Amino acid sequence: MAEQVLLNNRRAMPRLGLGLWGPRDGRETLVAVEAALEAGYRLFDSASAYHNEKSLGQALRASSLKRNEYFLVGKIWNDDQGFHGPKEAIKRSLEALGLEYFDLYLIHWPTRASLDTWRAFQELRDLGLTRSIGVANFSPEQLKDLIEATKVKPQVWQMEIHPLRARPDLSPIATELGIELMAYSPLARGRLKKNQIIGRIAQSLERSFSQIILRWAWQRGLSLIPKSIRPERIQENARIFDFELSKEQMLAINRLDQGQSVLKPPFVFDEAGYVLSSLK
Ligand code: 1BO
Repeated sequence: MAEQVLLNNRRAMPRLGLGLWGPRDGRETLVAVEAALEAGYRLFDSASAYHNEKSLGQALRASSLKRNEYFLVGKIWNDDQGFHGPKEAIKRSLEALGLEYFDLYLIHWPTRASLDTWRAFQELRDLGLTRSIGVANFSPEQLKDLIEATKVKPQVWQMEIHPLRARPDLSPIATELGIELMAYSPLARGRLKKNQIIGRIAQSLERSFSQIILRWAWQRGLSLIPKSIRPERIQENARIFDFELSKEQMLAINRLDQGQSVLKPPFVFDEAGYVLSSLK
């Protein structure tokens, strides 16, 4: 379906995937993943903290696709970070999924143990437990510090990006570093459903709100992982390749940026933005 991007380790990754932050383990996840596979999605973004790895793995294993025909993303949770935690954590996730390896394994949030985690991630890659590695929710400073301290670049940098939090500062940094920038919660968790600007563009192009928002992210050159549990929405979210937003339409959506996060992470952060403690 969607085009692929070549990561900085020469591995290919689909630019559009299904985000799995939300669906409950069991029927909800099974239905979503089956619908996504049917609609042509080939990237699945999971995390141990989403508590649905079992059903995701079940749906992927039941599909007719070979393992190298889809791209699986996983994330290590905060409590498992450090030098010794990652190997156990990734094995636990792979066991729940019933699969042998991740295509991409991310540090879910920056913590004071993330440097050690990152060093341990090299071993996970060497052991073949993941093909590529990356980080999520790292600020540009945290990302640069990680690279400076370890001399190892992530393949992917996953961040909350949508029209209410457009983060135009990130793309030039990612491009300069040669790291693929991936937008999670690209639909702003439903906060833009009634936005008049998007509504007018959607009406003029005879597209849905979601398609307009996703197309905006796509034209910005981002990889993206919209989440939905409804098969018709999952299909709709994948139909963004046969139309284009004009420059004016892109600018109108850019102007919606309020630097506003739509997340409420259950964490306390320290003064440098590292997670101090978290609830799972
Ligand atoms: C708390 C989870 C954020 C998105 O992965």
